[in-house]
Amino acid sequence: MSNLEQTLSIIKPDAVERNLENEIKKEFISKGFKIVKEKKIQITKSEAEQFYKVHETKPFYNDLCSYLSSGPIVVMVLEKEDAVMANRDLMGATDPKKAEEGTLRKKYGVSIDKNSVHGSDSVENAKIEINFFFDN
Ligand code: IDP
Ligand code: MG
Repeated sequence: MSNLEQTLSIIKPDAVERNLENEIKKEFISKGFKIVKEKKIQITKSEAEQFYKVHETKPFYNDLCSYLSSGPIVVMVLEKEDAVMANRDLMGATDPKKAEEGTLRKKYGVSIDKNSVHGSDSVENAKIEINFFFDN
């Protein structure tokens, strides 16, 4: 049965800074994702704190929010069958050192904090994250 989903993807500052935006978009397109919405923005630290609120008790929370707000990011709504899990698979493990060959984080990530891409971890969170960046 068909299960068309949307998920939120972010090309993080480390990847935008290295001009990987187009290369990473091609990866999504070649895997059958449709880029339904996209914008290049820079968010404030307080917006990053809201976005990553689930991590507020983690020791890395402050650095994480400083980092996500440190430079331009590309925020996209990706659409595909089972998009949430398909994007998690394409991204690979959070830590690029542990990510499998061929995944985006293996290819482009430099460290656990500078891991190049974000992707929603569930359909429910995808809806919340899409609404956070795109209001309508
Ligand atoms: P995810 O991005 O694979 O979903 P999460 O556990 O949701 O991973 O963590 C959000 C982001 O926080 C990660 O992408 C990574 O940039 C950062 N992060 C996660 N764990 C650590 C850590 O142990 N040290 C530093 N940064 C971390
Ligand atoms: Mg996560």
